[in-house]
Amino acid sequence: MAVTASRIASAPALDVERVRRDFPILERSVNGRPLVYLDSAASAQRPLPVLRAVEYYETHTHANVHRGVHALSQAATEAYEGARERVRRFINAQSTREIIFVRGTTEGINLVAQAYARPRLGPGDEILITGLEHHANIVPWQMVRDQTGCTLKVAPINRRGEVELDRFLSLLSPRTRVVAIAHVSNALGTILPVKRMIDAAHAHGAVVLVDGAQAIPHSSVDVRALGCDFYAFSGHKLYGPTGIGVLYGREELLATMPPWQGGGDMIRTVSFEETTYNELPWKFEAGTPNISGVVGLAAAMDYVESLGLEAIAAHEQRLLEHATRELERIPGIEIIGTAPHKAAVLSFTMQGVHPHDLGTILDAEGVAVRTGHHCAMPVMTFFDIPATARASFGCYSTEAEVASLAAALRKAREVFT
Ligand code: C6P
Repeated sequence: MAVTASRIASAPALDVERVRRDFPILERSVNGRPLVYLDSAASAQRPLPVLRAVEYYETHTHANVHRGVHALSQAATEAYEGARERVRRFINAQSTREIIFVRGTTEGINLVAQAYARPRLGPGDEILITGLEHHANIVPWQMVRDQTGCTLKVAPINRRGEVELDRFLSLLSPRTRVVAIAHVSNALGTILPVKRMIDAAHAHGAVVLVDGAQAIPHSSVDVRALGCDFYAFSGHKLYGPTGIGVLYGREELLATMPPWQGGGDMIRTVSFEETTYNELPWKFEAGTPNISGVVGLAAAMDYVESLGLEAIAAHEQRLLEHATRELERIPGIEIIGTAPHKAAVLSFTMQGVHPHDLGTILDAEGVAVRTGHHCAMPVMTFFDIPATARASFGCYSTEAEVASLAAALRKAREVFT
């Protein structure tokens, strides 16, 4: 998904002012200043079509799914299963049986850890991750390590914030059973060469999970072209609701995995002696699901496709390059994460100013950035810093907002030096 100069030039332009009118929240002010929302990597804002789809569902269609012959239950089931087909098309999966609705990326990864890795792995087996993973792609594997006695290996990163590919490749062996890698780093913005990593892992017989939380809003993802075995992402980073996400899994693998939660909807028959399980994908969806979240997610996919993912990616790439140039001109700023292929994330520190203080000053100016370790503490340890400030961009971000960020940073520098 690396965005090349020629792809930026040839992508259709995004009418950002028109796009912004779809996001009512962007009109509000914060601390008496117009809101400058530069925290889309934490959670993107929702456009009117998503808000309206959820409202329409709640006011016209809501009932439980798969459970009633009455009209509303059937309409809710149609909306829910229709959304599954929408997701299948969005990521080009082979079948809707491969689309499992979960709460988000975190739950998707935990599902694979507990239902794929835990029953299969033991001492001598290895899981390989990288040094730039979000905690959601570290902790579930540590839990599996502690449960099974397998070994967890980590491919290191370099000072630009890239995975050292040679080291990654040399850590692969016939003992590697699972490889779990981010598609895009949330703390550094690095785009990983996942296709190459997946092919290499497969050559050693490993199964590959891709954490797509930060990639899905910035590029079109084709799970079959990537060849990954599992791909997890969250709706709320794709302009959809919170509490809903997707785990894609290859049907062949999902079919052999035991359910990971028991309850309603995931069963075919239950007696006190034994239970038989439902077929895919419902085997992995125990209990009443987040139906309105699913409806909102499908609307979000319609929305980003109506703008065009290429156009969004090119817009964000231009903005990232512009913001990088602007911040580099401010004395004392150090950009953390300088890989040549990055997406929509700009992490930085300011000499002599703790990122939390920086965040507070920016907030007083109406500028929302995330400060902290970004749920990637090993990345902070690697760079020997406690935290960074992180500006992140979405389809509605503008050069004027980058100017507000730069002005607020200059002000912070004056206050602290
Ligand atoms: N990163 C950020 O500010 P959930 O919370 O399940 O929707 O997503 C978890 C997750 C997993 N992987 C990556 C690469 C992520 O960026 C995230 C979420 C947010 O960077 C909140 S910590």
